Amino acid sequence: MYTNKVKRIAAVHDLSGFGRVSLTVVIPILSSMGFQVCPLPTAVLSSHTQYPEFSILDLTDEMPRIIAEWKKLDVQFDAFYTGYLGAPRQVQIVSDFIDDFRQPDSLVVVDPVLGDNGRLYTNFDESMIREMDKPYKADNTDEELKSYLRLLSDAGPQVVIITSVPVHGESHKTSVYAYNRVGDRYWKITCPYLPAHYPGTGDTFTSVITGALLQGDSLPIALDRATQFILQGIRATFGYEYDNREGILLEKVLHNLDMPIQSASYELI
Ligand code: PXL
Repeated sequence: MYTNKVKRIAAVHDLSGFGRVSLTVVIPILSSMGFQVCPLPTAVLSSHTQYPEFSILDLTDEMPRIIAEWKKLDVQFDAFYTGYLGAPRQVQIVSDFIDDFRQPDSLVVVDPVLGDNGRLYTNFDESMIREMDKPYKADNTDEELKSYLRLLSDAGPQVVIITSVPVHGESHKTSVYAYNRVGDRYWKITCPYLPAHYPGTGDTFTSVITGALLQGDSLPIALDRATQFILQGIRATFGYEYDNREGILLEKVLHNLDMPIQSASYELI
């Protein structure tokens, strides 16, 4: 029988040299949580795309070559975690890769990395949305959010998470909503919102969720762990005069991932 000595994750993200996003966030977080990360890079960039200029090398044609070599090596993954894709054509390549390599109990985490605050990232256009997602609407009730979660889950995933939901009338708070089809339960976590934007916090959030689920945490505990870690990261950064485009000072809080959850704040809705 096959068992990895350390659980292994295929991480399908870009490598951005400057500004903490994607692989430069995913690898340290999941390594410190005790997992082996194997990157399947989607693109190589000088920096993330929220800088006014950047260089980019699209790796669409290289990805099938990497996957074919992994196939020959018979590499086995416990989890697949996808994020920023370099081109719409990569959606099919990645989907085929997962179908081919997954085991019945593999964890598959798909983060549809598309934009922030209702705006697509530079370098993406509508064709990426057609491959991935639904139109954006800013203001939503709990019932609407629950229906989106259900609709998305009906399309395939057992668990669906929506982040950065504004709390009506409370500008200093933000919520995360989640649904698990197994058990048919909806969860909500509300935490403080600090008025600053840091690229890469979505990647940080999903990396912690992935690690938490892979280490056996329940969905609401994984959500608590991820929201608390983001808050610690933002608090560790916010007090400095600093160019936010560099992302949160991840290195200052990485060791917190070893600590147990101090106080859970999730609710069932
Ligand atoms: O964190 C999301 C992300 C990932 N990769 C690249 C990005 C961004 C956000 O700006 O530009 C290249």
